[in-house]
Amino acid sequence: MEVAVPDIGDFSDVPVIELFVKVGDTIKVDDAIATLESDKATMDVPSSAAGVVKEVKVKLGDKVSQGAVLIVVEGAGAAPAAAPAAPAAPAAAGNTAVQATPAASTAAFSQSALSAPAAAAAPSAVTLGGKVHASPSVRAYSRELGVDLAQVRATGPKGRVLKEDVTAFVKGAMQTGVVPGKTAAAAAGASLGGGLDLLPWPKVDFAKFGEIETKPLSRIKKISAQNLARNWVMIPAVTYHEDADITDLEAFRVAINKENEKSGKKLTMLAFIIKASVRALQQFPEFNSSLDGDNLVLKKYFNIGFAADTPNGLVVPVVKNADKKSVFEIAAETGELAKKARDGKLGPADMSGACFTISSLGGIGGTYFAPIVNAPEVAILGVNKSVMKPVWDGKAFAPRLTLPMSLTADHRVIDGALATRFNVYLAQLLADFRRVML
Ligand code: CAO
Repeated sequence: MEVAVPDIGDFSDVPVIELFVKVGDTIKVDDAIATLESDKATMDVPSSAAGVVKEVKVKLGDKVSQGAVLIVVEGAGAAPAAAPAAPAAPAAAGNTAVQATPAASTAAFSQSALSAPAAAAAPSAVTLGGKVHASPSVRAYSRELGVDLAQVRATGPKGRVLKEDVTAFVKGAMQTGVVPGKTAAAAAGASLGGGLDLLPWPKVDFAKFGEIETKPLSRIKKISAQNLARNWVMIPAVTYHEDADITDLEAFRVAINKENEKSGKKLTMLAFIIKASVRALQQFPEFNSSLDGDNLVLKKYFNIGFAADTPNGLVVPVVKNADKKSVFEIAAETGELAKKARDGKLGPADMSGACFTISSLGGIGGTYFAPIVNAPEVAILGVNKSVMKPVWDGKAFAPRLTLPMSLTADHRVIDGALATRFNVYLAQLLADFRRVML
């Protein structure tokens, strides 16, 4: 199937300034094929077909008009005919003009600036704003990262800002420790609605005070640092503590493990906590949700992530459909995933799709801590090492094995009363695991 330039209004002989596909690429409907740039507007052309690119009929610099074939796609599924499209964004628009066309620019980010919904939302005529020269996809990319395009050094033809320029700008900001310094803070303000206006990160010549050694952060540490920083800043989180009496559960676990000594099958406390958490998520569905704008997305599946400490940093493998698995199965799976994590062999599929995360420091110690919510999840449960505590039973102090729990929840979704109910319920489940069946 041929994919041609759709109706681009009054424009003709528009140069192709960026090509996003090559022969052999597999593309989906709405994937961006090329960016066209007239003297008035820059627009991404989305694919109307899905399949494998067999032929690319244009090259950079070619001038095209409506109907010109850009690529040939094989094995194609076609999109419903797109409505005539309007220019997505002005070629030389600054931030003001971009903000004036939010629907179009958002669509550009999802690489469908010329698809029907975007066209409907885009204005038919756009006034030229500032001086920044960038394609809609680059503008969307910079908005996603909170980067002010005006501050990015352009290396493209005619002073055009390329995607690589935005990436380089962000890298530079991270390396100089301006995270988020004046520039990034101002940019962050665009998405945060206020801006933190933080001082630049303190630059200290540590060597002046004594011997030092500098080691690069591992890749995992760098990635998780960015995620953790975002989640810490963006989520109004509160941590709620509770003690669970796991005396009977631990006795049960030890007894079952003894029975199964020969088979090598082993129940772990983490597996019981995962199973009990699933039950608590079923009881309190808000905990199994994610915020999506003004909507709450409630998930009907129960995938549980667990933090795994590895020599290279923290990773979060995910036990999928934990509600459908036995405690033995969960124990075996967490064991395998933790091993994979330590060996650095987890793939993206092993680490995606979690609904709720458990961070267990039980094998190490500690009393309580405040884990950071793993967005877009809305809550995370931390547990520390269980200890024998004297608990008043009404007549005397009795020694009870007590598991310290720390539940951090996103207050935008979960109020304190609900969080405490969740904790109390979870503690009840762990105190008498038969309740999990109810
Ligand atoms: N209380 C008391 N003992 C506990 C316990 C608890 N809550 N949880 C585990 N233990 C015991 C185990 O029974 C085991 O004892 P044995 O060797 O006698 O059987 C020992 O502690 C070691 O357990 P483990 O930690 O190796 O295994 P696990 O199944 O409990 O946990 C995993 C697996 C992957 C969660 C863990 O290895 C890990 O990486 N934990 C760190 C997670 C982390 O870093 N969180 C912080 C994130 S926020 O910065």
